[in-house]
Formats: sequence, C-alpha cells, structure tokens
Amino acid sequence: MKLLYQTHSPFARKALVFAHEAGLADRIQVIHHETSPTARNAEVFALNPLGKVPVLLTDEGEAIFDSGVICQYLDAEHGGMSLIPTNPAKRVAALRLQAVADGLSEAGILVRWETVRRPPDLRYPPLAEGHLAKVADGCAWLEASFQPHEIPGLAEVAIATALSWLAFRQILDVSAACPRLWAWYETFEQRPSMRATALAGDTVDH
Ligand SMILES: N[C@@H](CCC(=O)N[C@@H](CS)C(=O)NCC(=O)O)C(=O)O
Repeated sequence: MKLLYQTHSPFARKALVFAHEAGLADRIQVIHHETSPTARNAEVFALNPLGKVPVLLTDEGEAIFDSGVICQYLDAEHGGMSLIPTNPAKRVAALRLQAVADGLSEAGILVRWETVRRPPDLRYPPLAEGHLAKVADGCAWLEASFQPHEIPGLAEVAIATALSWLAFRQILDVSAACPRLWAWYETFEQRPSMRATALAGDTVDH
C-alpha cells in the first residue's frame, strides 16, 4: 500500500499512527506531498477530488480517503483485535470522539489561515477568535468526558494526533487548559507509533 502523506498534517499522521497501532506500517510506503487550497497538487487531485492528504492507495490500486475512512479500511486489513469497536454503542462513542478530534484539527487549521497563512490585509480576526473558541471548547469537552482505553483504538489515536498538532502549531496551550487530558497525552506520545511519526515542516501555500 502507498500513503500520500504530509509530515505536518494531523490527519495524515492519524492514519499512519493507526497503521502502526494495527501492525500494518511495514506494508505501507509513505510518500510525502504538500497540499494547500492555494497550491494545487495535481498528483493528489488525481486520486482525491478534494486534493487533500492523507490518501491510501491500496494494493488493488483503489484510492481511499479521508483519514477516518483509511482507518476503517486498515482495521479490516489486519488479523488482530479491531481498533474500532464493533459493538454499535461503543462504535458510535469512538466515532464521536474522532469527530471532536478531527474538529480540533479543522478549527486549528482555520485559525492558522486567519493568523499566519492568509496575507495580513485579508485576515478577519473574528474568524480566528471563533475557531480558536471551538478548539478551546473541544479540548474542554474532552477534558471533562474522555475516558481513554488502555489498549488504544481509533478514538485515542485521533485525539492524540490532534493534540500533538495543536501543540506543534502552538494553537492552544492544552497542558495549561486541560491538565488531565494532557497528562494522558504525554504518556500516549511515548508509544512507538507516535515516536515514529513526529510532526515536522512548514505549510507550503504557494
Ligand atoms: N477530513 C480530511 C481532512 C484532510 C485535510 O484537511 N488535509 C489537509 C492537510 S492537514 C490538506 O491536505 N489540505 C489541503 C487542502 O485543504 O486543499 C481527513 O480526515 O483526511
């Protein structure tokens, strides 16, 4: 399999950490791609009409996206215990946690557009403030309600990779705002899956 990846993407890292946790990383060739809505990457668009990474190219040549769908695909590819609960109530709970984690990254990316990525005279501070509030509220929601499983699954991977990216881009000081969540994250980030996939690099918008 091939994974169209980006070393500074929280979503791409989520898919790759999941692959590590599923024991599938050595079956995946990771290929770095820069993507941005202002710098079209034709190779990524050829596989994903939204032009985003991650994209997983299966051994059969099918392009799978987005990160959550890639995780579902990978979960069916390994012979071990499922990383996404099959029990309907537990599955919905895990998918809801994934939705919050993805929302943190999405809102964080929008904060960066309004603070560093967009040309200064086109920035709109109320948008940055609104998206930053979503990041803060999402983290506070996790601080209050997230009960991590000891054996990590999709929810744990999604949350850890999102928190890691928020810290990497200095969007929010989660350690100060959410000490319980951050303490869990600090243990999680020692896992081989996280250590093998450190975030790095700058966004390329042109
Ligand atoms: N919902 C998607 C989000 C993927 C995403 O936003 N990827 C970013 C990198 S972090 C991207 O490729 N952005 C390029 C663009 O927006 O055109 C997923 O979970 O995979």
